[in-house]
Amino acid sequence: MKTVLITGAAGDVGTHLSRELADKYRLRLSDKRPLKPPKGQSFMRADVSEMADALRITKGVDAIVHLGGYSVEGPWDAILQANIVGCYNVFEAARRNGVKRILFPTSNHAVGFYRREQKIDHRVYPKPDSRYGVSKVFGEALGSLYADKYGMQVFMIRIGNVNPKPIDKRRLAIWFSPRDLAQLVAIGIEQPDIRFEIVYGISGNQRAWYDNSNAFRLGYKPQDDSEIHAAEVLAKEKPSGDEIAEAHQGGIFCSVEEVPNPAAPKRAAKKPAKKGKRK
Ligand code: 15L
Repeated sequence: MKTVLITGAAGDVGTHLSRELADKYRLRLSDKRPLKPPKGQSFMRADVSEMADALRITKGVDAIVHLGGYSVEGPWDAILQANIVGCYNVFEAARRNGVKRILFPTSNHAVGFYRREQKIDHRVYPKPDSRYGVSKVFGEALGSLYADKYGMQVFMIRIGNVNPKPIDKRRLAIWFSPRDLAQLVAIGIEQPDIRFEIVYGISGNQRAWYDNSNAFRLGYKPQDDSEIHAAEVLAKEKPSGDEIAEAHQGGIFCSVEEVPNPAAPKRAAKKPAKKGKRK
């Protein structure tokens, strides 16, 4: 059984992925946040923006799925540390530790400024929609360098939106069910001929904006299609009034400066002030 490191394992995508791959691989989970690993999996707490941590967690694994990082548009310093420095450290630590195979879940936001009426494949020029998207393009470029210069086997998955169900109209195009995610990641780990590949991480959605033929060529056969959820999703959809977001594949990442960070610690709700106590 192969040993696979999943960074960012405490996040949403990491949680789905480690559950789906639990029987297939010996999983080493890692995150900045504490995590109680399920039975049979191990956990190493690490901040990959520190090279020493990156070196420690990548030792002795067969493959790495580097999910860790800042997962939405946000303050530049947070993105710089987590997604630029952290990503570099993971690739470099893998090289120094002799780990050949890296899967880097990049994002639809690396190409989010393409318009919705356009169908794009894995060969298009990047069009990031945010600083976050730029950091994903950096990861793709770094992976390409490590493949060409050091012979690493690098699999880039431009992830859409991982969720048990699509949550809005935009996500009908980019929905990625947890079991399809697991299938595509397993291809990235197992496919013998991988040198450097970019694929789209979406289910077999009829409404997809992507020509995902590169993933199909490598054996991906998605089991899900968002269409069965379309009527329910569209019935709830309200117009946002944001023309830029509506016109582009990246949605609000194209128009806003910050997107709420799902990984941020939840703040306790403020208790309402008691009556009569206000001055
Ligand atoms: C992403 O890249 C984010 O990591 C995730 O939180 C979602 O916002 C997703 O894109 C999306 O576009 O829905």
